[in-house]
Amino acid sequence: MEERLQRPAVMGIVNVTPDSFSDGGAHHDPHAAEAAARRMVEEGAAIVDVGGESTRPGSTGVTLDEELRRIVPVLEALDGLPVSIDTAKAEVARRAIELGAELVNDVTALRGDPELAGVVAEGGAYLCLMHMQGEPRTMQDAPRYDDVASEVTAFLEERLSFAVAAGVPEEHVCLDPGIGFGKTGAQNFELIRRLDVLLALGRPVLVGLSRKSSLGRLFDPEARTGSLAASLGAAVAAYERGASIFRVHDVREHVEALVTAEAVS
Ligand code: HH2
Repeated sequence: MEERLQRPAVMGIVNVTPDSFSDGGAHHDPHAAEAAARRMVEEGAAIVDVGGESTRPGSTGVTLDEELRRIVPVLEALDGLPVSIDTAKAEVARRAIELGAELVNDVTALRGDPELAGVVAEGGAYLCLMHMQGEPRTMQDAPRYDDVASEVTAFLEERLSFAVAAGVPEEHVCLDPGIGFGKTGAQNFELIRRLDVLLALGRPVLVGLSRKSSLGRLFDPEARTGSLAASLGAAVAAYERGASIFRVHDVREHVEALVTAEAVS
């Protein structure tokens, strides 16, 4: 797993949700999700991130049963492929690990479900801890920081200690500044510009910039998503500042852009 996630590594997004802001529920049907995930791995994704709950601004979450109903058939179909599970629920993570998921991607950084840290530790899984200010329902209502890079880093440092104290090996953890999760456009860009502050914690950094609205809003103040070209520009900038793992919708294009950035740097 460590080798597969060497920088730059691409994580392909498979949202098994009817309401994702960025891909409009394109993979809601399990067969469509399976086909998309297989194509992403062929295109060079190091891992595919399967999620059954949207975290877009304003979303309110789904029940455990509904989340399991969405992701279990997809994980069964992807048996043998490198899979990550995007969930904050311990029971979803437990089922996913049983079905072969190797990484748990928790946008609440182990604050959402008190059982989740133990499930990750026991299952020997890798873990992504992401920063979020507030919760998806309200997070974009006037986010505020005195110093966004230091505050996000201090939060993730504390969450990393929490995970390690719960038995997750530090070498299994990657950190994510949470682009778009309770941040203005300017705060998102500052986090990328000052990625060195977060990198000083010594863990690989994962970034989710793909199609995020801050990118679209550079060109149109009403934009709800960013374009592919803007996503690639942001990914390359983040790569040059030290990011390792890139959570993206368009795998082939990001692999080409990042392999090129690596070759010329
Ligand atoms: N962004 C989204 C969801 N999960 N996980 C991590 N670690 N980092 C992110 O930046 C991140 C994430 C939101 O994007 P998307 O999956 O495209 O949409 P939705 O949450 O609506 O399914």
